[in-house]
Amino acid sequence: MSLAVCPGSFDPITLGHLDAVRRARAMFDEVVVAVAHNPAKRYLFDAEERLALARESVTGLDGVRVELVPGLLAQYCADVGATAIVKGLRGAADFDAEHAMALMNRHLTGVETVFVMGDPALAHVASSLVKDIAQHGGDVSDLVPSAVAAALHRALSNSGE
Ligand code: COD
Repeated sequence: MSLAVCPGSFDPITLGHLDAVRRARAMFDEVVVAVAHNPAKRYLFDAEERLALARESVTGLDGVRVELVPGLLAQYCADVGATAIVKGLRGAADFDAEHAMALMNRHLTGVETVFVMGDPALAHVASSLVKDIAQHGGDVSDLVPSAVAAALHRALSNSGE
């Protein structure tokens, strides 16, 4: 059985992330959507909320499950016996950010990273932009799963935004 790990912050998960997950599933027997911590980011949703929203969003995707990464991503991949990390690329900026991480993850535990080109129709979709749009009262219903749109609405009304 081949196993791909699709890691991300998923703050929150978007249709762009799900496109990469589907592409990974087309190549691997199983996919773990791995909710991780990026210390460079300040999150709107805590880890449990990001996990719950990602789980709801992959409902019905056969062979796909969602887990929390407890520590180092490369170690997690070794622990679960991952064949590869799969990451989606929207363009050159994503590649620049991912290149060093892929080399470092291979250096740490030998895990390879496979890149998939995301759907160009979703290349503008980023969690940060989705939050910005929602914060300003814009419609995000064609950018994220419906459960995520509802959660954004709740989170931003609760924070008084
Ligand atoms: N189309 C295609 N791909 C997309 C799209 C889209 N519209 N939107 C996002 N993606 C891709 C991104 O390019 C990225 O590859 C992936 O989806 C996840 O994106 P984010 O923004 O949710 O997650 P990040 O970038 O904050 O990643 C967090 C990680 C922790 C996964 C990352 O920093 C990493 O791999 N770190 C390795 C170091 C480590 O081990 N840290 C500790 C982990 S617990």
